[in-house]
Amino acid sequence: MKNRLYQPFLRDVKVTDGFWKQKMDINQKNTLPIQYKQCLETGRIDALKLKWKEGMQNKPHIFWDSDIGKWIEAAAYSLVNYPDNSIEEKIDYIIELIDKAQMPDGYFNSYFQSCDIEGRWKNLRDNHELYCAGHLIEGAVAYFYATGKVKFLRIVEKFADHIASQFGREEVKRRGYCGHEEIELALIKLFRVTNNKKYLNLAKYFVDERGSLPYYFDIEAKDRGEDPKKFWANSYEYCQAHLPVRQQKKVVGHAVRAMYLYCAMTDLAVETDDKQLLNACKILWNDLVTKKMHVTGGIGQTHANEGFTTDYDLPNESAYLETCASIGLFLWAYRMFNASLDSKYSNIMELALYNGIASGVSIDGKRFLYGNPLAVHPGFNGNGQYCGENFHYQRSDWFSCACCPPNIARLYASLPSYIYSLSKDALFLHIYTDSELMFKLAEKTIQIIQKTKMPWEGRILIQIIPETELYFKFYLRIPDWAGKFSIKINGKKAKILESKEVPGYIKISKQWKKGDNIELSIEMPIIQLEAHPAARQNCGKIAIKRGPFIYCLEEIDNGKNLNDICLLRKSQFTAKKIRDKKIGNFIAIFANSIKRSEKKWKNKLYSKEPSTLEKRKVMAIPYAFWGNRKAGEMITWIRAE
Ligand code: FUB
Ligand code: ZN
Repeated sequence: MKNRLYQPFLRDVKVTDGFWKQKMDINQKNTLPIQYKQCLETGRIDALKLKWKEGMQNKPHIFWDSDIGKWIEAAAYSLVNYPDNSIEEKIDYIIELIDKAQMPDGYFNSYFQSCDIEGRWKNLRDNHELYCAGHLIEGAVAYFYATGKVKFLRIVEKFADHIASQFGREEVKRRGYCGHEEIELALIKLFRVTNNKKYLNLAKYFVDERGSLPYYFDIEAKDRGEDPKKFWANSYEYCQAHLPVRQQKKVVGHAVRAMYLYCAMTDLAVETDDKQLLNACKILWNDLVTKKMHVTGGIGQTHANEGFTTDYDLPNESAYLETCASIGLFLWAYRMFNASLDSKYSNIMELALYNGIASGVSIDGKRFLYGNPLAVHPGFNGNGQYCGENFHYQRSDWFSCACCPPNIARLYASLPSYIYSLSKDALFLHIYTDSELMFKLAEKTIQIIQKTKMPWEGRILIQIIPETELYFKFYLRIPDWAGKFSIKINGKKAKILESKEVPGYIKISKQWKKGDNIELSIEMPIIQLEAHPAARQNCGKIAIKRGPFIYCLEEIDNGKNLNDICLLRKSQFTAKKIRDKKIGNFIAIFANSIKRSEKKWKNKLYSKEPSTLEKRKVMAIPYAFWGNRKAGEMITWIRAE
């Protein structure tokens, strides 16, 4: 790739104030310590001591190590902005345990070493060993990056070397790959930090071998004495192993697995300049965002396979939309932007971040959602199943399968590094938020300071402070939700040049000097979104969007029977600043609606008489904040006239 794009180092971008500063502070103050405590209390940390014996409590689980890897990654990234000895000590303690437990040949997995050593590498389809290895590698790369300490990095290199000795096309090796993708993207990270091509080649092997015939999952099942046809998920589509990845045109199966695979495919395409592979990613992207993605950037429509169903199937109450899957989408979108330079990727990155991801954690950072349905009703869980009259689907302190909480923690801790992309002669700004970036171009240091009230108000002030005068191209994203926008450079209205080479970005190319500044003003209209006519669950309904936020209605603001509300689309929708004790400051949207009078319905289920209609104002709040006050009904798609 001629002019490759890079992600800035986390230490070079500081989020200084506003929405994301608050989230990152809470992540550090509440989320990380709570998650460590959970790992301790549930036995995840003790499991690393390999002392578990039959009859004891807290039997290790096959993918507990992935929670440890993700928590270390989150904590390590957080250290970059929030130095904290007690967190560092905790990470070092865990690393000591892993170091002691690692087998002489490099293998490490707390479940298999404690509970089933004979079972290691025998069931790649289900057992997550390479998935766990991947998360440990990501944790080690982050910790090395944050502290410069090499111990954990050396441990995972030894593990990766062991993996390389086991898997590949050579006669003596297993020709396998993991049922849950993750190792691939992790190995590419390991390659980037060590420069050891062995890891890149191994990632390439895992990506390219996937789905080729004869299926490895069939072979290993037969070796275990099992009938491969009895695979519970029926098809290897579940783990994107039904076809070689370059031939895959449809997004299928388990959503998180799919996203991690596509991240690796995109990274590999960039590292090896593989246009065919990148093209496969573009086809998959298109399938996802034009046919299967919920309006919040949530993906994976059903609980049944934690993944994808048919095109235009966009359920609300039963939608699965795992937090991890939206995080995977965010990670893939950033990579796709860097590989293909188009705001169609960064727009989705923003959508997922402010909606499908942000809903995954409570305002206080202490409780988490696994599934993020677009509607909830008392009595029914996040999969739309009846759980008893008094049940309310809400955030939980933790989960037995706890993939989502540390995933959101690692994303928030590393978020500053996703605000920009860099190339050798250009800077790309994706996320508007109070922040400071330091980067180098042509050996010169440049500082970029953003000041803004985004995501609530669309005015962004950007100061450019180069060490000496310097020419470079500055691309600014114009979000897909933007109304009219204007730009001033050094106080003077400037002509807007929408970039041809980077659709959806405006380009400012100039000789930058100290004191230069840009003022970008973007109108934030209230948007009424409709879904495709084939999206049967949402016909006759609209979703409200303002800025990056999708809005929803909650019972606490609008009473019961939210599905009976019908918005008057032509009436004025207004945005108003609100201060709420639990949520804090935010912008609510008020709209006019009609709703049937409930007077005549006492003791009746059906009626021949048409109802009388009552006018009422409704208040919508950002979907990201739902469920932080009183439990009750919630809807995102609202009937509309
Ligand atoms: O299988 C590991 C993780 O647990 C997946 O990514 C999630 O979907 C959950 O099933
Ligand atoms: Zn998850």
